[in-house]
Amino acid sequence: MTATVDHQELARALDAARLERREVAPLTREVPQLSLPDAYAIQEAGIRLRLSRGERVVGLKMGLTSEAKRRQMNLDSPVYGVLTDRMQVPADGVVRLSEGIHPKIEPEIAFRIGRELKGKVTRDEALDACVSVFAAMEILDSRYRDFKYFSLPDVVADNSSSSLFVLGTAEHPPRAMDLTRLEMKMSVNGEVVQAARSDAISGDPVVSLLQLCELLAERGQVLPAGSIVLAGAATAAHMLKPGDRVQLTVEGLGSVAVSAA
Ligand code: OOG
Repeated sequence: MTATVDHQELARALDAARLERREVAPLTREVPQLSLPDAYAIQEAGIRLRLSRGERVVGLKMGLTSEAKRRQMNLDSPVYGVLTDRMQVPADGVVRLSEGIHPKIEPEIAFRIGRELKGKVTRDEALDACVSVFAAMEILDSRYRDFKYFSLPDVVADNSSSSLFVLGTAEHPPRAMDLTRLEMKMSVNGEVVQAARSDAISGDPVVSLLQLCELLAERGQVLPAGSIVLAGAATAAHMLKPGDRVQLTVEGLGSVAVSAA
């Protein structure tokens, strides 16, 4: 970690930008030496600020796990962010765009973890630890101007652009289907805007879980029992507009919808 970087101060700046719905310049503009360990330390400090205001951690999200997203953001390795209870929008709920800066939505698959996972785990171990799998969407919102940043440390420090998420209500046992072959279609007001097969996510959404466990282990952390994990978007993200009703259907997992106002 870079000795000269004040993690608390940078976390406070990003937290204030989020609360005040104000865009800021990417951190690496002012702090070009910002490393990935610095960025995760800033992310963690930002989450501590949210916890101090009564929020509760409910899970984690993976990001940049698909080629489509890596191309869209011009970055090339997976990252994670933390999800809190206040980020969850109920299924069929409403996302108020005025409460964000420039929110985008993307199609995902989520897991509920029943047993702690730690370090390098096999696909079978991960599936054994999973209670259920379901359709989900993530609403991203970068605190950076025009949703643009140029480095992994920037996005990681900003909690990997986390903002809100919505989970499908139908939970399925993870071994009930081939998780690499599920057709995913996201539509806005009835028109399909993004579609992909689930293997667009890390070649297999379960691989996102394995990658998450390894990333956490690099920081001496585990994936706690009870966590929700978003495996990362299968496609590029879609900019939300007022009046949009967004529905994701995942073959075998059902549908989940949310509206933007
Ligand atoms: C980074 C977060 C990407 C995903 O699912 O790929 C992400 C971003 O797009 O700003 O969450």
